[in-house]
Amino acid sequence: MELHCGTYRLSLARPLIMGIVNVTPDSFSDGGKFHDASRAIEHGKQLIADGADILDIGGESSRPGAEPVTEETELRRVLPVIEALSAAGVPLSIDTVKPGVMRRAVCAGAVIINDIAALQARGALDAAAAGNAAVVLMHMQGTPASMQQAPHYSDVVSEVKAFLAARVAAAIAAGIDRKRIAIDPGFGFGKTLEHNLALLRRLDVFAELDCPLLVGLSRKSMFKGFSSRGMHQRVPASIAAALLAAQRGAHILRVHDVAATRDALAVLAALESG
Ligand code: HH2
Repeated sequence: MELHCGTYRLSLARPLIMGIVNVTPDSFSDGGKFHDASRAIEHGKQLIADGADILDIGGESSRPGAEPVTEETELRRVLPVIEALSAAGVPLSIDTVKPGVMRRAVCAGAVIINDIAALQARGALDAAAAGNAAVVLMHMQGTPASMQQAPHYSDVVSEVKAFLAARVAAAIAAGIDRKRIAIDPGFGFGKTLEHNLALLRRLDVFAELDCPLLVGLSRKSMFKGFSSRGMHQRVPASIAAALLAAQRGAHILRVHDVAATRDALAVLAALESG
């Protein structure tokens, strides 16, 4: 399987690592740390040195309860980072729900549009179809402001799958080539721990949609109960979950801890090559 993004043809024969570059003051796990553009650029370069195959650059936090930011603010945060990293040697992804940000980010060098709202904003399908960037269509129940208040499903796996199938169909109908579409069940986006575990357990089901599968499990609050040692002690559980997702068919792992994830994947690769 391949993902076509801009001039890149990404082979998904082995799981790829998407390193997270948050240019936000309030992201849930690394908020404020890389807010300044120059620090975000340095962080992105470090993630590439650590083994990131893709960088995902975001200027608006989507943590539960996060307040939306204006398009101007988001552009001011992400554009200098995309411009500076566009020649760094790996495909860049823009993490946004705003069509205006999608267009400007693609002009600046982004080749993947990672949309937690699955291109449902007015004008988003057209903005994504206009260029040749790939798209990541993610499932979310509700909005970041309210999504964790009372998530409810009768069957989370089949509902998320049906939603993603419908968004893939909408993207294709809007003129986005199937080779440019990836899907993501959206761990933590309007989901309880039980919902997240059900999705991880049955990740194989998403292969039926015949699109590259991206997962974002890194440092999420679903791992709170797995360690009593605080926010950054979510890392070991995140690495374990990333590896389990790769074993269950995930093609792209969106992570903060690139070097550690790379090491974990090396164990899996060694095991599978024997
Ligand atoms: N999770 C976050 C943001 N973007 N995109 C995809 N496709 N999948 C995800 O699971 C996903 C995502 C939230 O994580 P993070 O970027 O660390 O935090 P914040 O949104 O607060 O910046």
